[in-house]
Amino acid sequence: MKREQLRVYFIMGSTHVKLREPLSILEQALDAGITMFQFREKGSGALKGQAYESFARECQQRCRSYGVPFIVNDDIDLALKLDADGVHVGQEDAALPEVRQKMGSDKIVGVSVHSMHELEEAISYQADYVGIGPIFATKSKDDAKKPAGTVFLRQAAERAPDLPIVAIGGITEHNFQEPLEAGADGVAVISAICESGDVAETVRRFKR
Ligand code: TZP
Ligand code: MG
Repeated sequence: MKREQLRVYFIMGSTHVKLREPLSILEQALDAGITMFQFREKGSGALKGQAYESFARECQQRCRSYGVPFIVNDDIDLALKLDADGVHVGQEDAALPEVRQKMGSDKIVGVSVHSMHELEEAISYQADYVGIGPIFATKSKDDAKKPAGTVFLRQAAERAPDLPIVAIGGITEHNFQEPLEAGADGVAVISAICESGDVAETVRRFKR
């Protein structure tokens, strides 16, 4: 993958968008130029079974028509079934060697890291990118850790200058410069886009 693809990484599930139609938000975000999309359907009220898979396929079709990578959160079986462009896993999900073996060398494998030890593991198991956060406080993840600021992000960017890094957690159009200045290649956001009154304008601001 190219690190530019992390620039505006939109993450969405149906539970994040309340009343508004999630596919319409995704279409607006794609049209405005998001560079990567992660399907993250989890938490209370999340779709299950056939509805879950159908919704994933609907999202994937839209990403395909814009040539934007479609990444699946956690669910490697779904990623394989749909021939997704990649997966993103946390430290509590399947171990990286197993994820890589199942996905194959051509797919994108991203992992969340919170410490130097986890970063070293991500490097040695050839993750394609790492996610670092939460940078700021977030409402979008039930089990999110405390906001970490940009200290570790900066250290990680220095330690691994060739590894693409995306910052996550509480990032908005008003604070996104801070993680970029600390060394992130881009920002991953849920609520900043899902709750925006003007999705297209929000995405454009992240690209400026
Ligand atoms: N991982 C760390 S923070 C977070 C995830 C999935 C949630 C990010 O959502 P938001 O709304 O952009 O803070
Ligand atoms: Mg996970």
